[in-house]
Amino acid sequence: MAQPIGLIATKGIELLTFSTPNGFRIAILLEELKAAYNTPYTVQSIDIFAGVQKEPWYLALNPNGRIPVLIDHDQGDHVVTEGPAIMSYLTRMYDAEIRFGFVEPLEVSGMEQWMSWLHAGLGPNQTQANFFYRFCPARHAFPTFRFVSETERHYSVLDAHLQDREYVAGSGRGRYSIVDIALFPFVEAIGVAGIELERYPNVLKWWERVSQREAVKKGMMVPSGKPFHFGYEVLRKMKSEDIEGWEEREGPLEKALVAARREYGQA
Ligand SMILES: N[C@@H](CCC(=O)N[C@@H](CS)C(=O)NCC(=O)O)C(=O)O
Repeated sequence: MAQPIGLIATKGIELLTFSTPNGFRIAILLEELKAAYNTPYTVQSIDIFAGVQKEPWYLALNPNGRIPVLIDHDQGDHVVTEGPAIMSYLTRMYDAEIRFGFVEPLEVSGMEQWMSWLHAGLGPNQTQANFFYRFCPARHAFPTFRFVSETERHYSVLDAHLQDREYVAGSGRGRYSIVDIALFPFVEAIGVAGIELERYPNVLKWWERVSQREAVKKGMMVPSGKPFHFGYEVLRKMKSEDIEGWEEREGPLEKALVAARREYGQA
């Protein structure tokens, strides 16, 4: 299939993205803005396995060579990189009624704290847990133990926070906001690091609640048009029905984690 070679839109918002948690959250927010305000957007799939994010035209937009990138053609082709900055930009510019953020300063402060917790805590640890548990060509006991247990610790913090809440930020039981949108694809991908969502019952209930939203369902299909290969339901089904040789493929990863926990669990 021909790969993108440059921008294709001349007006409105253009999103360059791929089917990963960092990409999905921008697509979910754009779908929410489309549903709320009829804000259209153009999307291009940047195949990170084919290295499109390292092509000169792409690096000219984002020298960091990663997805997602957002271009606002209605603002002099303004380029925004980095997920949290893209989400802030979109809500500031396109969420006129502040449906996905907060106005009240203490609620804004709460939202900022959970955004920081996600981007400096859960996100980096889960990304490394994914790598050492699954994608690294060899098994390394200590980093596997370290990053999986740090990820689990973060989920325990989130689970306790969600005890009496429906959404992560906002007063009372909370209100759906960009924190929930930013967090959702990470929770959706929790199985990549071999962690079971069922261990965190309040996070599970939150995940079920957020998954019901039409914009979330649509955003999780951008840009491939297919369900996320590592989505929680997809992995659960593969495991229970032993699809694609699940047992044979996953068994060694699970065993390596059990052994790493045994070796370093008391460290
Ligand atoms: N800090 C960035 C992270 C973006 C990121 O890590 N993107 C990954 C996909 S999830 C990527 O483009 N990887 C390709 C590469 O590293 O070459 C953000 O929040 O947007």
